[in-house]
This record gives sequence, structure tokens and C-alpha cells, in this order.
Amino acid sequence: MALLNDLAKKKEGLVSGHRLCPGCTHSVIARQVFAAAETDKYDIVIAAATGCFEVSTGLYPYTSWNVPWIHTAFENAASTIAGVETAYRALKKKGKINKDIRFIAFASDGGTYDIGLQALSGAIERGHQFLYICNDNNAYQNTGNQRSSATPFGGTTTTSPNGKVKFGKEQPRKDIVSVLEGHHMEYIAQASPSNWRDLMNKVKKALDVNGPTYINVIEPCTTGWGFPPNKAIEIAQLAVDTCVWPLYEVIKGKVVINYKPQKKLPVVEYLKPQRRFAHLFKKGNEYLIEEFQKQVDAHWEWLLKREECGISYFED
Ligand SMILES: Cc1ncc(C[n+]2csc(CCOP(=O)(O)OP(=O)(O)O)c2C)c(N)n1
Ligand code: SF4
Repeated sequence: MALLNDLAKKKEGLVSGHRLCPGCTHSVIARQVFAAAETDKYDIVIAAATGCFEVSTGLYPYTSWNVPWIHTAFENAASTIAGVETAYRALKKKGKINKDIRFIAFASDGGTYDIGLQALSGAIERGHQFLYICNDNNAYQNTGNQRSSATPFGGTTTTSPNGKVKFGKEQPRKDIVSVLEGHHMEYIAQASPSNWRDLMNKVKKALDVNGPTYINVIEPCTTGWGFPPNKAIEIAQLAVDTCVWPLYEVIKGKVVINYKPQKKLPVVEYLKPQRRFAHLFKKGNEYLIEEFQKQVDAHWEWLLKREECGISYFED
């Protein structure tokens, strides 16, 4: 892995002038992705689904993208990038392009877990070579913080509000990594911008696979989650240290956990600094925090067991 000094000198794929909220991690993640890409060996082409990241970085006639970038509808980042990749393969076959190009789709959880899942599943099944990065900010943030299937249990949003009748989102978040595992992809991972070297390793690996790959990245959203703009990376680290957001890879179906906290923190450490969970700390709601902890523990134990037994359903 390159030294920080060298990384700082690399050409940026996303530059200043965008309109993301102060403290938003969308741009932090993108810069880590570009720092990882070996742009001396290949060019990068991006497709971005409608969402905070897309509307803030590509507001016509301005753009913060320093690489070829294509706007797509909310629901079809995967099919758009698959189409671009197919055109590239066809042109390469005809000898009209001879450079190496790698393709990345960026979408958030609304455009991935929910409305773009069909397009993503189809593109993966067809075996296009692209890396799909989901920047998961746990809700439809661009349109004002509506619940998605990635919203955590108990989290309040405008469409899963807490009050006298409800306590926030009633369902646990969708385990998108497990959903995608059913596609038998060679490489799936989960990462966090707080653990940037780990994230960069994953991007580098994923871009070298000859087929579809997927990385699920936690994307703390200062506005929707309710924390000060300078705390985003701390919040991401707390997600990792509480195992709310385990860092792991599924390589040809085998689980590899990249980070096991020496001391696994209780989930309250993650929940407390965020306004969207404030109601969980009201008297009488202790059971909700216990339930949250139970869900996190169960998923973590399951991952540990899968790593230990090392079985894979994947056929080489
Ligand atoms: C079919 C369709 N439905 C709704 C919209 C309106 N819309 C645009 S972005 C968005 C939410 C984006 O949420 P997410 O993918 O989680 O991205 P975020 O803004 O949170 O980063 C919605 C509802 C749309 N563009 N197209
Ligand atoms: S609403 Fe959240 S995800 Fe969207 S730009 Fe602001 S901080 Fe980023």
C-alpha cells in the first residue's frame, strides 16, 4: 500500500465545489476509492444513481467529477454501468479502443437495497465487469430522510417516526450482503471510511476481479442521523467497534472478517451520539436497546461461525 504522502499527490477523481452537506462522508468515500484505484494502469468510468451524491456533484452545468461520469436514474445505476461496460467490450473487440478501463457504479441504499435491486441483480447475473459501491446512509436522504430497508431497527425517519404509537423503524435492516451472496459473485465486502486502508484494499481487490463485485460502505449522514459535521468518521468507527457494521469480505463464498474489535463496545456507544436514536434512551424504552443489541450480537456471532467453518457454496 502506498504512503499517505504519495496518495495525497494522486490525481483526484472528485474535486471541490460540490454541494454535499458539510461533514458528509459521500465525498470522503469517493476520494478513498480513487486513492485506491490504480489509475496509472487503467482509466475509471463512473455511473451514479440519483441520490445525495449524484445531485450534489453533478448539478448541471457544473460537475465535481474529474473522470468520465454518467448520471443515471434512481433505480438503474447497475444496468447503466453494465451497458457502458458492454459498449466498451464491443469497441475493444473491434479495435476502436485499446486502453484498459474499469467501471464503478455508486448508489446509496435507497437505490440499492430497494429500488435498484432488480437492476443490480440482473447486471450481476449477466456477469458484467464492474464494481458496485453502495454508500449506505440508512435512508432516502436526498429527498428528506425517508425510511429505506437499510434503516436500522428503532431508527426514526420521516416515514418511520417515533411517537406514541410507534418507536421508529420496526423491522431490522436488510442484510444486503447476504442477498447478494446468492448471486455467487467472486468478491463482496463491507467497509467503512473510518478504516480507510481496509476500504482501499477492498476497492483495489474488487477492481481486479473479472466480473461483478460489490462493496457496502457505511456512509454517516450528519443531517439525517443528527450528529455534528465533524463527527462522521467517529460515528463510522463506533459502528465498526460495536459490530453494528462488521468489516468483512465474502471471497468466493467464504467469509473473512477483517477487523475484530479487541473490546467489542456496547451498541449504546453508537446509538447515543445520534439524534435519530434519542427516543430509545427514554424511560421505558430500554427493551428496544436490548433488542438492537441482540440483533447485532446474533449477526456478529453468525459471521464468526461462518468464518471459522470456512464453508462455501460457490463453485469455482
Ligand atoms: C423512480 C423514482 N422514484 C423516486 C425518485 C425520487 N428520488 C430521487 S433520489 C431519491 C432518494 C435517494 O435515496 P438513496 O438512494 O438512499 O440516496 P441518498 O440520497 O440517501 O444518498 C428519491 C426518492 C426518483 N428519482 N425516481
Ligand atoms: S443529507 Fe446526508 S448524505 Fe445527503 S449530502 Fe447531507 S450529509 Fe450527505
